[in-house]
Amino acid sequence: MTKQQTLSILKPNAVRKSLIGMINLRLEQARLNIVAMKMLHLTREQAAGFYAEHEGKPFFENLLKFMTSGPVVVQVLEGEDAITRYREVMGATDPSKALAGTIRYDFADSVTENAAHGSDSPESAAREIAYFFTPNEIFPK
Ligand code: RTP
Ligand code: MG
Repeated sequence: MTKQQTLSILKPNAVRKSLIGMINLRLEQARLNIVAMKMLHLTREQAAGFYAEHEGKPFFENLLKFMTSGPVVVQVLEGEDAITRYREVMGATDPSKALAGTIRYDFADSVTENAAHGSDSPESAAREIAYFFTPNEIFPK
């Protein structure tokens, strides 16, 4: 087991539905400690840069429209195997395939409006954390 950090985004639909507290409770109960957090309204450029790997895919425009539709909460989560564990706590990308009790099963509205983002590898986590946070904005336990 290794202590890791992962980048989390509580997406615009989660913020709109006042689920920040509920999701943060689940994170802390799962020992995914919140070591950095801020609220921001992504510009199209910020969202496109963040999701650059998906540029050209059929859902890309829709994803940008959604991700810029309202404020999000960006967070750094820290814990043992945080990258994989947060993806387990979130559940599958498509909420109809997510396990009961996961964030996406309970709170997603569709494949696109799926409530949360979590980094998918140590390399993405490093890139995504640096995309939103400077080292002095992160407070490891
Ligand atoms: P994320 O990056 O947001 O954590 O989600 P993920 O790894 O589970 O899924 P990914 O394949 O990276 O897709 C990024 C986000 O794009 C939206 N999406 N829509 N078919 C569709 O309409 C579709 N497929 C993906 C979702 O918001 C997904 O989380
Ligand atoms: Mg992804």
